[in-house]
Amino acid sequence: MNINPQFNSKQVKAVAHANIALVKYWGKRSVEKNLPAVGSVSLTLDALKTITSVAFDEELHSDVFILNDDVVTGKQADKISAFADLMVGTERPKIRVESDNNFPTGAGLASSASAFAALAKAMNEACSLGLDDKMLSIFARQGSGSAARSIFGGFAEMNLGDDDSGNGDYAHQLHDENYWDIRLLAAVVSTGPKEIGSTEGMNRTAETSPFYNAWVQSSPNDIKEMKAALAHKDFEKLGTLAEHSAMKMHGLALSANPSILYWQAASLESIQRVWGLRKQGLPAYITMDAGPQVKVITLPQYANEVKNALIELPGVSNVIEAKPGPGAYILKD
Ligand code: 2P0
Repeated sequence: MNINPQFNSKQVKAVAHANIALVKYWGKRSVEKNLPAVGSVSLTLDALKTITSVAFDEELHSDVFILNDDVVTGKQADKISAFADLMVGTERPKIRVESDNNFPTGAGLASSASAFAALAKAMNEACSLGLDDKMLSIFARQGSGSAARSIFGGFAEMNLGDDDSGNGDYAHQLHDENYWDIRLLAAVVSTGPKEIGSTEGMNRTAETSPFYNAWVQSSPNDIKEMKAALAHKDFEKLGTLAEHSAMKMHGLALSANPSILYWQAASLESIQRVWGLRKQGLPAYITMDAGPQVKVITLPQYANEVKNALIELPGVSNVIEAKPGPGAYILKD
């Protein structure tokens, strides 16, 4: 690829939204290149967003990373610098990156997805790289697998490449954010950072779970079925598949050695509450990521009822409601 970056000292701001996987990614076929072992299908969420500004500064002696008004150093900051190197090379002025999440960081609300999608988008603009969404998705994936999907609004699918170059591992949009108004309610049961990060959790699972191959083999059919559910706007099918994919992923994580359990008592209470509602005929299905939050997929007319049922639970501190959201974009002054 012929990239000729221009280093703009003017601050550039980008916005990206988190996404929830309806068919989950868990496991890598290359840890080094961050290539997923399975594809995935996601919904970008309007209510959970990251705003990231970047500016190159010849006067700086090292890169600066500020997250939610705090200066970040160590591994997290190194990852941002490495990502900037990846996009524009090491022969660059130092960069100042300021990022704000409107939701808790590192607690299973997909902060790395919106973070790297926003950073890729902002870098593209700040350096006049002229990359299209496919290339932005390829770069975002190298920051965080799920970030590849947050480049796109609405419903997106992550493709698997047929070699290990990484050139085939990117997301694309299936349907935009106006296609189908479904709702996601995230019951926040804990806002602390998780004990086992996704990358470590995935790698341990791939190395130790006796069920890992079955997980990888069953994924293409889940994706095919989910795409059919979306194409037909079949909500029951979408919910059933999404819940199954999440449960399968968490069952797989439990089968790692040592076991990975992201749930807390309030997670289980929330799941049982949602299953109770469903027994009464309400279309609501759960999904969970690498954290204790329970996310409920439902239709707009049932969102309040689900929200009220969850917020009543003693272990649930907040319920965030999200609709399909837009892809990453540049924020103009
Ligand atoms: C997903 N998750 O499909 C799955 C389901 C969490 C559970 O992608 O190692 O931060 O940086 O590629 O993207 C979260 O993992 O992992 C994730 P890396 P990432 O959304």
